[in-house]
Amino acid sequence: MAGGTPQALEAQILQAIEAADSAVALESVRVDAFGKKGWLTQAMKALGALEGDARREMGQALNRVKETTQTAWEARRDALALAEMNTRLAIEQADVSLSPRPESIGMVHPLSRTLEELLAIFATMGFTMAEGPDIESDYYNFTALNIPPEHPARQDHDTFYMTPDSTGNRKVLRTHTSPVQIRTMENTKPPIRIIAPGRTYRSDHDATHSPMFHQCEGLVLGDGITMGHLKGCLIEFCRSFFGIADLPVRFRPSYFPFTEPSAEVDIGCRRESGTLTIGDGGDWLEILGCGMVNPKVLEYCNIDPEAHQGFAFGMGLERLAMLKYGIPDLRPFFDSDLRWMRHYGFMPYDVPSVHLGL
Ligand code: 2NM
Repeated sequence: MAGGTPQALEAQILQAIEAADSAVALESVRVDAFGKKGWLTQAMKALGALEGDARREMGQALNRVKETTQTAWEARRDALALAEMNTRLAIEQADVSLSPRPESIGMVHPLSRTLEELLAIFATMGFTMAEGPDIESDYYNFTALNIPPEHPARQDHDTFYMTPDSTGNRKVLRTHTSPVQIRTMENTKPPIRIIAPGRTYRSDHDATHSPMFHQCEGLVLGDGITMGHLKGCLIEFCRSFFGIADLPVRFRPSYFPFTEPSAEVDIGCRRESGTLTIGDGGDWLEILGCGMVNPKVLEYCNIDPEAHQGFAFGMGLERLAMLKYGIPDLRPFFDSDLRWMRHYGFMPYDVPSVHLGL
């Protein structure tokens, strides 16, 4: 027994407890004093060597030492825990006088908002969304759309051509999203009802043209689809998008290689002293192109034009956004200017897809 007497043992343990200045140090005191090979345990084991009264007295004395030192140990443990808590409370105090740091809130780009609205309208009409690559083959961007190699439309489109590959094939940045329709017709059986929004590219840059812009095209293909369906669908879309129930809508004959007959869609508007009002007045504003899918296009996609007919349409998203939200200039659309975004942007979560649970 260290120290020889129970009094010396008690003093030794109490001193070790007092000297422990951390939970870790106190834990090792517990092992040293009360552990399997601890001082007190050793002393208890040594009782076996004593006899009679001496053994009884020593046993009682050691039990008192055990009680005293264990109580002291627990008191020290609680004191150390309290000290640690007080230290942390002092360090981790929240400074409630600190001024708040303003959080900047992101805004939804008017283009994103326009696309959300468009998708919400076509979704209620049963359309689903289809997508395709921005870099297209000549075949999908032109040939399958009945635009032959020598056709002037290939120059008219101001196409961005990629560097030719080793076999002389040159891909293009798609000039419209129609290739998505072609790909869908190739691998889906009619009926088809899709909307294809996305980035498109033409080498053109001024106040009203950006070399990268967005289009949304649509395709409906089935048995007995007529120009009547085309008109009903697009009139409904225009009125819904601009939120004007009696918006005048006019179909004007036009030409596209991929549709026959083709038409351009105008909506009624009024122009006076530099302001444009959509919905009434004697003027017209062109907003989209459309037509019955050319039988030659169907044949390229291995669809029998005698069995299936359809209509298609296409529109520019920037133009729709500018008209609906009174944005005068196209160029800031892609400048990422936060002041412009705060002015023309929309609050997050206040978007049609959220309201419709799409
Ligand atoms: C337009 C106007 C008219 C159109 C046609 C097709 C396809 F692939 F089905 F033949 N997709 N998009 C189309 C028709 C696009 O944009 C002004």
